[in-house]
Amino acid sequence: MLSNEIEKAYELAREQYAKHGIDTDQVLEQLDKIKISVHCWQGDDVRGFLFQDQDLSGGISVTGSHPGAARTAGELRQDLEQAFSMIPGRHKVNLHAIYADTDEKPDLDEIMPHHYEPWVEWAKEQGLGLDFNPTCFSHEKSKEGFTLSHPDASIRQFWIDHCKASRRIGAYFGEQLGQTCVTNIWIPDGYKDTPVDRMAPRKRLMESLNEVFAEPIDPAFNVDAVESKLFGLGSEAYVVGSHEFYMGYAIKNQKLTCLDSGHFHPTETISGKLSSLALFTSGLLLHVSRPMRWDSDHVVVMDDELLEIARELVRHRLLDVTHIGLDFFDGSINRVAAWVIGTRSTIKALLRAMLEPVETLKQAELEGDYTTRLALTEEFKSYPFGAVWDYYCLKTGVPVRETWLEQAKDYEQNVLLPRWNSSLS
Ligand code: RNT
Ligand code: ZN
Repeated sequence: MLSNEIEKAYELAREQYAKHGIDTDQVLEQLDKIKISVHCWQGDDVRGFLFQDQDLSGGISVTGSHPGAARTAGELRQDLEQAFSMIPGRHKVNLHAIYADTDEKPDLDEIMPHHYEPWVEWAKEQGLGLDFNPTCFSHEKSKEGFTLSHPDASIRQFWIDHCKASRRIGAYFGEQLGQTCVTNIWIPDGYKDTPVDRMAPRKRLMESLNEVFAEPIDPAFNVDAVESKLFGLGSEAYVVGSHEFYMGYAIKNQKLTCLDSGHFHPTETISGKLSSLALFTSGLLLHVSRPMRWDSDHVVVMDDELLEIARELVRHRLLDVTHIGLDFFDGSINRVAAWVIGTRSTIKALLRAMLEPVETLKQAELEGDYTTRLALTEEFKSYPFGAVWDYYCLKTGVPVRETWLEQAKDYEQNVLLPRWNSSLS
């Protein structure tokens, strides 16, 4: 599409939205401020660089063998740069502890900020923020399926020390980059079969977390989040860190609750939870994912639930208190494209939500005019948000519509496939 065609289409769209009191220029300004935390682990199927001989564990799994997964931190950064060149806006990168970039071989309880220095330098250069996660899986000491709630005090201590070290790294990121880092704790702990004692592991987890968070850290640099889950592979019957557990913990201790879209019953949505949690917590972290029949971590697309999450954030003005992170991993397609598709879809969904006549709809609802509510909601589905999106991509200098795919395929030919071939020889 030619740029003057995109501009013409935008002008027409702008007029149509203006009739409903929606200022598209202002919407684009607001959209441009939103930072998505792009998860590094889509780039290498959650392998990381610290323990490459360890298989992925913790009840999560990646399928697919598309060639070209990053094998080093340098390759991963190169792939992320490529993805960001096709995504409008300035964002953050979400690192897991196992993505340390160092020649030293620290164990997880020994990690220190300098092990991540190349990431910090790169983030500065690229104008990116960083988020962080302790990696409580794919490790010798997590193979029994328990970490912070392990019955053995010495194993528990190892994971407590790992989480403490992680928070300090988060604080270092925040201080160095001048933007708050979110350090999110997710642990796989749980039982495959029905337990007798559901309470003792939860009590141990609570006590471990209290130790982890004992050290005060300036919230300007690092804030902590805790992520719940309903079940995992091998923890079908019982997960220690359930939703109720972490919701209670986070509210009591002023932590962020992390809601992952794949971590609930199949018909239960996180969009439905935001308005309640927002009333009682200081902030939220989202792991936007796409569960298909189970917590399958498919690449995020603009489906009904993504739109509904976006609407909740926009309608209740929750964007300022919500950290939006992505969490999916698909090894069956081009991994750079996976980032681009998931991130563009998330931004696009937020844009669509901003282009709805929220005040009119709220008023209709308040007056009991449910006919107007339904009719307008439905008609707005075919309003020309695509023209506004194209214009946003044009103005921010990223590929418009599917033209990015050509760029992604070129990158695959020139970088990813040669990389794969060389790794085989
Ligand atoms: C697992 C959780 C967790 C992980 C990442 C890799 O079910 O969703 O967030 O996906 O930490
Ligand atoms: Zn998650």
